[in-house]
Amino acid sequence: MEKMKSVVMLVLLVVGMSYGTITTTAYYNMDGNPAGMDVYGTPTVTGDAPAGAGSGSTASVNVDGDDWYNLGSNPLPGADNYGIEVWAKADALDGFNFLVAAGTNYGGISLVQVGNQMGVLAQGAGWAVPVVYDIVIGEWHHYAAVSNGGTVEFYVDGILIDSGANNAKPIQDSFTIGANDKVDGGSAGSATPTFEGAWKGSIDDVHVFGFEAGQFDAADLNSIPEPATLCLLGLGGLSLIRRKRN
Ligand SMILES: [Ca+2]
Ligand SMILES: [Ca+2]
Repeated sequence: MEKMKSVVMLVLLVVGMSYGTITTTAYYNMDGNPAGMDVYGTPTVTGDAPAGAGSGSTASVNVDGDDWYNLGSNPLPGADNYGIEVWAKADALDGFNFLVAAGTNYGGISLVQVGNQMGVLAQGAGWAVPVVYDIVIGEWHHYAAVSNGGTVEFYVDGILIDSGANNAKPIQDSFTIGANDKVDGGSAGSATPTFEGAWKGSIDDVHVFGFEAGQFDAADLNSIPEPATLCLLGLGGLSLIRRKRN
């Protein structure tokens, strides 16, 4: 009987420790201008980086309202079961600004700051997760939008804040860091795209990934809570760190 109990405990332990496998489709450590992306304005590489970032890198890029990067394609693996995560530190709390936009104003998913709050916009269809999280100037935080089985989940520092249906129109062939690709001329794929909503602040570790349906786990996120958050989380936070993949 004791042996049986041990086996059961072991099985529970193994189940408890297992979590989803993610596949990286794009990663930019922001230690310089991201390779392969078009540069707009003059983003500044700084020696300021979030202490908790998984990459261990020591640099990030700062943009101040007229700088951004655009990839002429979209790294998302499909219409669902994907995630976009980024470390960011806001320098301003004004406007309607895009931290990371996968797609264009015609379709896709974006992490958006409105005033002092952050949320997830389903491009072309309204908010997937209305702006719910209060941003504080000068603090690094990890933000993630994860489309998980048709639901968009919004995480801050690895903690699920809110979620909503993924009603985004089909993802357009664009990916922008620090702004949104606003397709002009009334149709997607215009030869002369313009941009809107340039963000103000520092950006690090931009990561896009996919996963098998039902296999995502918050422990897959590249977020280690900052010390202040850790205190709030207590032992729960510590167990989160232990479970984090490397
Ligand atoms: Ca970096
Ligand atoms: Ca600038």
